[in-house]
Amino acid sequence: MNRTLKLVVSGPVGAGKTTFIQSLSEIPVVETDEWASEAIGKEKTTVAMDYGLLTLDGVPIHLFGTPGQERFDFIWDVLVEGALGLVLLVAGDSPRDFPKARYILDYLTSRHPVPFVVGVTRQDLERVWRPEEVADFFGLPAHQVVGLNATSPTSATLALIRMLELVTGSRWQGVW
Ligand SMILES: Nc1nc2c(ncn2[C@@H]2O[C@H](COP(=O)(O)OP(=O)(O)OP(=O)(O)O)[C@@H](O)[C@H]2O)c(=O)[nH]1
Ligand SMILES: [Mg+2]
Repeated sequence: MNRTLKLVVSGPVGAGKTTFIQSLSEIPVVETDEWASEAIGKEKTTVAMDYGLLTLDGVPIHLFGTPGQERFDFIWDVLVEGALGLVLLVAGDSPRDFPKARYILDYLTSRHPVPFVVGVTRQDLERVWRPEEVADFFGLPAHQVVGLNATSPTSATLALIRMLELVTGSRWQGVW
């Protein structure tokens, strides 16, 4: 087993990528958020990458978050290189961004055949799309889509474990 795991977190603007990595990382996240130069519905956006690190049962897991904006798509390729798995986040209250998420997923997986899961954030809010509904939308099996609250370390960790189980194909038992 490769003892260093690299995971990439991608998805549209505002999906919760930076938040997810901040909730999981044991070190201060290296983030590159800048004031957005165009109207994207929030003040700051990731322009290069996020980097966070956590250890699960002694195994270091390196988390790389991509920018959401398409004009930074050249960075997506760089970040996904050598990744064990891809976590594609979508915000459960932004169905208008689902086609963009689909585009990012197709872009990355067609160029880098990497196992992936879809994470549906904002499950702490009401009237959001649930993971089963998003699975239907994307035409994915239900077990490949997980719901989470990216602002909660507990929820983010549970989602990460589900994701690791899916991308490694084995059940998490505290150790692989
Ligand atoms: N309530 C709630 N808020 C969330 C959740 N995930 C993200 N947010 C909020 O959504 C906003 C955007 O989150 P970011 O983590 O900046 O999104 P991003 O995917 O990194 O966005 P870009 O870097 O611009 O592509 C922040 O205010 C977060 O606190 C969630 O699961 N629940
Ligand atoms: Mg970000």
